[in-house]
Amino acid sequence: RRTQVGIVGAGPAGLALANALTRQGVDCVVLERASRVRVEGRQRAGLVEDRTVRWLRSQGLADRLLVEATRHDWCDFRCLGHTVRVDYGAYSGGRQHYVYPQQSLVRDLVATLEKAGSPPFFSHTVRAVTNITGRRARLECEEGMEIECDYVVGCDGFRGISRAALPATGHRVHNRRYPYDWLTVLAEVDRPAEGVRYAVHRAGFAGMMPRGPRLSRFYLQCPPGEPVTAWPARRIVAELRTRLADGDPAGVPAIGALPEVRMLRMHSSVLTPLRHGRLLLAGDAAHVLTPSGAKGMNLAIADAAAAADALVARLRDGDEGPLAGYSAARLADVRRVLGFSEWLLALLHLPADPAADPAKELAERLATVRRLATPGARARAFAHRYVGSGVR
Ligand code: RFL
Repeated sequence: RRTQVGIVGAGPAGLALANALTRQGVDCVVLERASRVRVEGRQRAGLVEDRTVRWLRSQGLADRLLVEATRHDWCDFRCLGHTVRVDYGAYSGGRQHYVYPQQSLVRDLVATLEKAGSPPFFSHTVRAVTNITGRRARLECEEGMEIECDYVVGCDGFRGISRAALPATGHRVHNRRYPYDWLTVLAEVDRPAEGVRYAVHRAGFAGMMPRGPRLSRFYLQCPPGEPVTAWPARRIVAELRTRLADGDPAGVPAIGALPEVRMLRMHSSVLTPLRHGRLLLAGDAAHVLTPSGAKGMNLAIADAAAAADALVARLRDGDEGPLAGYSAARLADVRRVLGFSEWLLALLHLPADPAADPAKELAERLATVRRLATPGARARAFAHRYVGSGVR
């Protein structure tokens, strides 16, 4: 079997890329290890950035999102018993987040590929990507299928195998481990979270993200390396209330069952460069950020958009330029977003240093968030970077 572009992985990156290529008449094949039910059921991201929605729209992929998503243009910071509302919509010229679960977007993207007659091959595990510097790259599946490709795009997430195809030298991985972990929880709630709430608290950070009318995602800072078993449901709910409400019980919905509780080892990892020969990397396969700032899925789709443009230029028009610039252009964006995400992490976590004075640290943070809520250059810069307006 032959194709122009072989895509490993049917997450947001692989599916967005396949849709864009198919729309432009470039032949591609998506191979996905998991079953369709599993891929369409994975609950992860929920905040879709302004620039992501604009791109999806331009590709005819946002019809359902535009009808069903709720929009958000403010977030609350809770610190020292004060709630500071940051109206980032107002400071970014009216830009908004769209709250639309990742699994709904994934479902939409699978459906459009199906309609176009080129659905992903689910339950097909790629075992190896070979010959990436030869005349044609090759994808080998455990199920026996082999595909020759002009180009391969590894969209197989952080634990994928595409990275293994890179030669031993000529690339680098920049890893960073943070001095805390996050418990991530999906919880049933009695009313929807009206918006994102970040609590900077003496006991540690806690966050609440809207996901739907009866479900919210919560984050709780924990000591690094702590096992998830240290957090029975009752402790989670009590700690969320302490940190998120912080004297304002009305600010937090009642929390019921917890359908998902996981410990997230907080780290980031960026691979450079993002292309070697006929292999391009996109999404979490290329870079993993912490969930702070809700950037991962948005970066994955921005990679897919750039990869699609580059591959269409090369395969349809014979123009090598955009492909040659893919890695540098995407890494510049990734570094900018990573910088923002780390700045936000530093704001939300008190230093582990025992010599630090928590009262002073908290007062400083309150002053910082108040500046984000006061008209001016700082508020505008935060708003644009947070909402992902595409303005630098
Ligand atoms: P994915 O979604 O991990 O998809 C990779 C796919 O590749 C498949 N695969 C293989 N297929 C074939 N052969 C192999 N050998 C394969 N190996 C792997 C896998 O089965 C899978 O289907 O990567 P992609 O497409 O790059 O998308 C990345 C996003 O999923 C990720 O960045 C976000 O979920 C991150 N993230 C968030 N991002 C946001 O933009 N906004 C958010 O609000 C947000 N919240 C989150 C998040 C991630 C979270 N977790 C899972 C840490 C909240 C959480 C809790």
